[in-house]
Amino acid sequence: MNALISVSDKTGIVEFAQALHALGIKLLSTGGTAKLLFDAGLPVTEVAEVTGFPEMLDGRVKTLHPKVHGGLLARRDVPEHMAALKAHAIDTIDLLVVNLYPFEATVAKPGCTLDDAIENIDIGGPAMVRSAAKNWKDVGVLTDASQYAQVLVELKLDGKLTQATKFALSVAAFNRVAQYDAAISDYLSSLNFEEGNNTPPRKLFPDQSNSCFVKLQDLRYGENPHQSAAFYRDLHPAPGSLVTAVQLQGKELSYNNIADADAAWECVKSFDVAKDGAACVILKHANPCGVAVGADALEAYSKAFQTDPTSAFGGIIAINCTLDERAALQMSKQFIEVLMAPDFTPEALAVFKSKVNVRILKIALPPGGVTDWDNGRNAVESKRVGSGLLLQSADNHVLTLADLKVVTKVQPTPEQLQDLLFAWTVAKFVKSNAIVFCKGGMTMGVGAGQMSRLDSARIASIKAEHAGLSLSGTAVASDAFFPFRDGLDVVVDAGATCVIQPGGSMRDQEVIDAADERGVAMVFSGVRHFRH
Ligand code: 93A
Repeated sequence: MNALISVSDKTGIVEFAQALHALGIKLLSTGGTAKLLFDAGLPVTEVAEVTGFPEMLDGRVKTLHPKVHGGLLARRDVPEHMAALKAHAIDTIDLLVVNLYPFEATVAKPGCTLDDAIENIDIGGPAMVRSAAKNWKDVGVLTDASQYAQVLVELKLDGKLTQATKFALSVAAFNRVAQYDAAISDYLSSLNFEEGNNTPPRKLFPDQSNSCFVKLQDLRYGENPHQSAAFYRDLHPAPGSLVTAVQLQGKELSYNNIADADAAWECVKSFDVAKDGAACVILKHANPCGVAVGADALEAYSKAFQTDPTSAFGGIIAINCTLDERAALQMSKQFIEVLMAPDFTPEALAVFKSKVNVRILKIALPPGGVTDWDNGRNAVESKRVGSGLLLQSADNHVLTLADLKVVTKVQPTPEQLQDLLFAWTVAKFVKSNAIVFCKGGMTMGVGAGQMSRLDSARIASIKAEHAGLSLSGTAVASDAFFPFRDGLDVVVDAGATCVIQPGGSMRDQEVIDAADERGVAMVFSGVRHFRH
């Protein structure tokens, strides 16, 4: 058996080659890899020796030769193929171990030049990978160091790989080449070419989009039982995103669980535990039905629960700090679909041990915190429309006190400003039209998803009343401006004494005059947070 080894990432390659050698497999290799193996004391033949051509053009031509591709592509079961190999003195290559020039890592470096990117486009590697993967019945192709161990187990056991293994390796190889070419195409399509500029500026949305996703699992069904569904993740997931979660217990996540868990996690993640304290989000049907901050997980949860105990039943709960036993005991009194936290104490986990259906997810928070939204990676959101795709940058705007513009005669107090910012952060995660009443770091009434802003305001106050909460003296956030004074009147009638809204309406003055007339404070955020 002959193996050709040509790798840029040389992790584990010496040990793997040693094991192949011990199994009596002949080693062929390219320049840098051959030197490494030779220095490790392995007998290795250079590809240049086989082809009779030196590596040339700064290594651009190393393996692009019939002696290599003939050895990879010849069908062992077709006598004419084998006769052709014999006539041209070509040996079969039965195992190919290749990983490609690090194109993705190169273009991810800040300030990467066009020349650098181009030099890191591997040509010979993918060509060999494709040849071997096409001829999978006769050739095993390894494209990642994570495959070495399993392949060795089979070779040691049987002296050869099973057809199933070779097929799986071939599929993985084509996946890898597709990802690689997608990365090249995305990068080049994102450049704003400028004559003479070797570091051209990049577009946020490349002219050709080839995003690669990796399947995580098939789902039992979609949004409804008659719909089929599956869950995929980004090839390079952002730290702190839902797909990085580890499920510690519970039933398999459903389609709706995943969608809601994501919404809850994105919302809770926007509260910085060091600055805002512990935060808890209880979410149902894509909308938060209770959000609060507190001194600890127990306080944050208890306050969030009070907003709407009826809707919290069967909800998704996310907190931004370690879940301890006290909070877990309190939570365990309600029916929970999914529970998410960056960590759990062993005692907290023990509380849910007997509640086997509760799905518990552990997810690390993004290292950069609130303002470092997914480290700029998951920064593009998508939505399918018919046979089209809408892309937009994520709604990752973070409002600070300094951004607020007070537009009324009445100035908000420092406590009111805190509540306004809190209400604003929550409103960002409520489906439009969103009206959110808050006080003392908790939601007091959430009106979501109505076609009329007035109805959202009315629903929020009805829900507060049902929960036995008074909206008197609350801060209220509206995700978009009030087009007329009637919306403002409804929230002030309900008890709000300060209001945050984007501003920017033709009739801003009418709404400001109304706020002055009613004696409430109003601030403009200058940004809108529609969410559909
Ligand atoms: O420059 S290439 O596109 N031309 C080739 O003919 C070729 N053959 C293998 N790059 C080529 N390779 C790549 O070289 C492999 O995919 C691998 O990433 C790398 C290994 O080079 P070395 O063994 O010299 O470190």
